[in-house]
Amino acid sequence: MAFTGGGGGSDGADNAHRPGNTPAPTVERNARVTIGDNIFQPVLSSISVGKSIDWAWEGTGNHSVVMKTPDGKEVKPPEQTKGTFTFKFETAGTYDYQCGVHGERMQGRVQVSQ
Ligand SMILES: [Cu+2]
Repeated sequence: MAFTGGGGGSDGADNAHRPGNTPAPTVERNARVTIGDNIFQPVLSSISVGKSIDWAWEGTGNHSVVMKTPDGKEVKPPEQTKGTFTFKFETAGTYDYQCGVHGERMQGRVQVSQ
């Protein structure tokens, strides 16, 4: 439920035609996630094992990427207001992360596949 994208109400627009360029909530290798003020974008990322994601601070607030790995470890880099944070994914699985400042109000997920 936390991963619904876009906005707008539920006025039946689900019946709209979906042309061939259906937007996918995923990004590929050398992925980049933008950190705005209290949002990760995209919320869902999907990459292959051995690839990295760069998180890039583009807002003005203090944020961080606190992430749980599939084997139960916690990645907890320092809070930043600008710059980037890069993490290389060595294990397949689901990595949920959230901002160390804003917690559940600001979260994302990376799906890493073989
Ligand atoms: Cu934050």
